[in-house]
Amino acid sequence: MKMTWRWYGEGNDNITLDQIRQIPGVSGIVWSLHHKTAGEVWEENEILAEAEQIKAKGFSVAVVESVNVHDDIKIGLPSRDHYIEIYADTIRKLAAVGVEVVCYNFMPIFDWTRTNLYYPLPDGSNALFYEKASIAADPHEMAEMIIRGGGDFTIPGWEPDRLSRLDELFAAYADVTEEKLFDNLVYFLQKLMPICEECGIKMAIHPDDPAWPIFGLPRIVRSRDTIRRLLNAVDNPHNGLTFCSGSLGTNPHNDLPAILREFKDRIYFAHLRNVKIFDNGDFVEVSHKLGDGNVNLPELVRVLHENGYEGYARPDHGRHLWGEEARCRPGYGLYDRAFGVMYLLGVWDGLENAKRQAMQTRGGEIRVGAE
Ligand SMILES: [Mn+2]
Repeated sequence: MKMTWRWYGEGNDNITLDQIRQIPGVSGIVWSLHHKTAGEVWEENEILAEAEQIKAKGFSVAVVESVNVHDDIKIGLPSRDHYIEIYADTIRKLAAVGVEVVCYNFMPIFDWTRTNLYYPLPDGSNALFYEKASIAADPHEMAEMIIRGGGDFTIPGWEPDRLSRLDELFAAYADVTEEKLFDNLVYFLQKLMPICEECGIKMAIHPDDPAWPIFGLPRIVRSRDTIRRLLNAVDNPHNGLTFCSGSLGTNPHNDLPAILREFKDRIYFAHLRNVKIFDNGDFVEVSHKLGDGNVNLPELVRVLHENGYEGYARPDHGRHLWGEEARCRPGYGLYDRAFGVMYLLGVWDGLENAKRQAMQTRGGEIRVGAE
């Protein structure tokens, strides 16, 4: 398991690469050209500059999150082929600087959705919260709240320019059923697979967050069955999954260890975080520690270890601690994610030690037996 950290780039993140270097065990930066809107060309020199800056601090650049998918591809408009070509072009350019995995999502209009970005937790910290009852019938309110909550930062998937056309977007998606959206995703992936094969890039779709439809928009990557269907429909090792325990974990019916086991050969990236689900289905993001939420992270790390997981992982979101919400991106503070890294690596290292000891013991027995 290779530990990574999502960084939004110089001037677009209050955290610096020098700070990240001091978190033990982080070997890679999960990056993107965050100023690019979906469907825009990524220039070679911009990619190179960003990758060089990250590599100069000793980090790998193997994971990009995200290259956003243009709505025309999701809706299935005739213009989609043009945008798929641009996407393929970006993938080729990314491979050239050492990218191996592209994390993306296929959620219509919105990215991850919460109703409160600063929900107070009993310990005085605060975190991202989702309240079912306050998902208003009016998505404009939601968009305004999230854009406002981002402060000086633009939150991926909640770009003010794009969301200013919200009514237009909803109208464009009016006929896009779950089936159509699925077909459009398959079409997109089938077109990309030859390029991915040629340049060695693995596409790793991020599950929908939360793991159910909102505002009447379909969501198609939310459970073991929907993931199986997608991986089977485009049965190519370059069509893979980002396992996100916090997204899939919003639905208590999702058996997370079973999902890890079933798709172990197609998981290239893991987002490992905890959520606490309330009786009414609302949920809040909590610390990584066992017992603080409904996700059993030590068990998930154990299954990854048992699977011999060699892919990438990151602590995903964290709570905002010690007042850092005044300056950090919602969900992307420094402290709780650093705790998360240490917690996850602590479990992993313990398992590695136990494995080594077991091998030594077995080796000793064999030697004794041979004498
Ligand atoms: Mn995630």
